[in-house]
Amino acid sequence: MRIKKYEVFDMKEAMKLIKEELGPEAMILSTRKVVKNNSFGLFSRPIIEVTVGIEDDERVVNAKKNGAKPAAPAANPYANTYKPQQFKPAVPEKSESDKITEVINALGLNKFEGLVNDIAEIKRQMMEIKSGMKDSFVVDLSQPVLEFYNILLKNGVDDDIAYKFLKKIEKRAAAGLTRNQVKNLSVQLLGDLIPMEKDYFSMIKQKVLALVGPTGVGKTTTIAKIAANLSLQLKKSVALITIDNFRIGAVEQLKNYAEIVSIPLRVASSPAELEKTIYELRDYEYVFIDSMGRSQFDNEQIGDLRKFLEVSPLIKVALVLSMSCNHAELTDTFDRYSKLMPEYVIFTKLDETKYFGPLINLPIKKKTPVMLLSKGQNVPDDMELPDGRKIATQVLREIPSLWSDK
Ligand SMILES: Nc1nc2c(ncn2[C@@H]2O[C@H](COP(=O)(O)OP(=O)(O)O)[C@@H](O)[C@H]2O)c(=O)[nH]1
Ligand SMILES: [Mg+2]
Repeated sequence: MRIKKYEVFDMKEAMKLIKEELGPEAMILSTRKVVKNNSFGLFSRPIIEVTVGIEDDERVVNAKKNGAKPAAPAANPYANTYKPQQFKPAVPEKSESDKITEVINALGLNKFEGLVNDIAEIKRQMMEIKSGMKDSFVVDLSQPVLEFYNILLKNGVDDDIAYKFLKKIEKRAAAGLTRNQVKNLSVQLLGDLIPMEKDYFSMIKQKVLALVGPTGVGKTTTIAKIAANLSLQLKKSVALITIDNFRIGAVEQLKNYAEIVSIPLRVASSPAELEKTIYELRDYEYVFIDSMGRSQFDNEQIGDLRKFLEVSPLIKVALVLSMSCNHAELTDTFDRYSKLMPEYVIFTKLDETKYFGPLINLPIKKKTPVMLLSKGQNVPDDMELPDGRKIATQVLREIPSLWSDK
C-alpha cells in the first residue's frame, strides 16, 4: 500500500483531489486538523491533513480508468525488486481509529468532518472555561471569609449556598470588621437564612397535623413528644389518630404513649374512616396523625397515603427526616414525598450526627420551613423548637479555634 498525505482546507476539496489523483479506490486512513502559525497569528485558518492509502496496482489501473495521470513512481529504487509472493510485509492490524475512519468514509460522514471538529473544539473550550470558573469560584473569596468556605463544606453545607452566603459576608467584612465580628455576623445571617416555623403551636391549632416519612425516622416518637408537651405541660386538649396499620406493634407503640399521657387514640384504616374520625375529634385543640411507615421507595404506598391525607382541608403535612442521612438522601426522600405536599419538615436524630449542613440546605433549597427538632429517644424531653442561630453556631463551631483575636 502506498501512503500519501494531502493538506487541504476542507474535506470536500480533499475528496476531489484524491479522486482525481488516485481514483475512487483510494482509502482515507486518517484526518487531522492542523493549525499552522503564520504572520496572521490567531486568525490563521486551520488546515486538514488527510492521509490516504492505495494499493499500487489499483492506483495505476484506476487512475487510468479515470483518465487521470498516474502518480510518479515510488522514490525507493528497491521498491519493485521484491515480488509480493516472496516478501509479504506484515500487515499491521487496523487500529480502532482506522476502522472508525473507514466507517465514517463508507457512510459519507467525512463531509461533516470540519463541523464535527469545530464542535469538539467548542466543547473543549467550554470545558476549559467551566473548570476555570470553578477554580475562581473557590478562590474568589477573600480572607477571612475564605476560611469559612471549607468549614461550611466540611459540615455538609451545599457549596452553592456557602458561596452565595459568604459573598454577602465578604462585602460587609471589607468594611474593616474584626474576625470575631465577621464570625458573629455570619452566625446571625446564616441563621436567618434558614426557613423556620417559630410559632408551630398556633399554626397547627384547630388543625390536624400528619407526620409522614420513611420507616424508623421517628414519626411515632415525635408525635408522642409533641402530645406529651401539649397535654401535660401546656394543658391543651390533644387527640391522636393512627393510620399505621401495616406494622405489627405500630398501633401498640402509640397506644402506650397515649395511655401514659391520658389522651384518646383512634385507628383509621381507610380514608373514609379518617374523615369520620377527624370530624368526631373536632373539639380537640390539637389532633395528630401518625402514618404508616414502609419504604420511601414504595411509590404505591405514598399514593395510598395521599388518599388518606386528601380527605380533609384541615390536614397539614410535616415530613419527618432523619439527620443520620446525608444531603443527597434527604433530598431524594423529600422529592419522593413531595406528592404529599409537605408544608414543614421535622428533623430527628440530631444527636446522631456532627454535621448539620443538611439541616441548612434542605429547608433553603426546598423553601420548606423547619417545624421541630428531635435530638434523642427520651419522650417528652428530647425535642426543641428550631433556632437558626443555634444551628449556624453549630455549623461554624470550628471557627473560634482558628481565630485568636477577640
Ligand atoms: N437517637 C435518636 N433516636 C430516635 C429519635 N427519634 C426517634 N428515635 C428512635 O428511632 C426509632 C424509630 O422511631 P419511631 O418513632 O418508631 O419511628 P417511625 O417508624 O418513623 O414511627 C426508635 O428506636 C426511636 O426511639 C431521635 O431524635 N434520636
Ligand atoms: Mg411509627
